[in-house]
Amino acid sequence: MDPSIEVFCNRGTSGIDGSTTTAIGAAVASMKENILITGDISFFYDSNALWNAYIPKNFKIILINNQGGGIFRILPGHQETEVFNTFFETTHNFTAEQLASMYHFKYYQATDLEALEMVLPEVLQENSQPVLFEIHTPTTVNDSVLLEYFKNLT
Ligand SMILES: Cc1ncc(C[n+]2csc(CCOP(=O)(O)OP(=O)(O)O)c2C)c(N)n1
Repeated sequence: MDPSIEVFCNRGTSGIDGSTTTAIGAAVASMKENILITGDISFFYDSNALWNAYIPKNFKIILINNQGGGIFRILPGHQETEVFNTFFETTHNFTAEQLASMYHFKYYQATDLEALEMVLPEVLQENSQPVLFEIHTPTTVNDSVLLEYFKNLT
């Protein structure tokens, strides 16, 4: 990775709460460009973070929306049942488009790799207002992609 890029992770006590809040605080305190990479449940959980008058133009959100808490699909014994989808994964079909408009973020989205590659340079170049880039990813292959990613890290 380019050594000029700094990476911070908001772990706390494993809570998904407050990631957006923390990232906005970091962006306010920094002259650099700041990009928050987050999941949909984490993002919607902390959407009130967007309600303040200080969001700088150097702040961007990359939101990976797989329509739920995809991480729970890697739990041992996971089965595609209504109980799992409703109470563990909390499946939903919200998008962040309305929130982006409400809080004056420029909104972009991508639903496949081709769109992602096309839109990403524009997202990174936009400097006139905060940006929210929502990437829609498929729910049901989430666990196999995630496990493959973990394997590649080792
Ligand atoms: C405050 C809080 N509530 C609930 C949890 C349990 N939890 C862990 S991961 C997760 C879902 C995260 O979903 P998302 O942000 O969409 O990321 P994905 O798993 O899809 O990558 C939840 C609810 C938590 N860690 N913290």
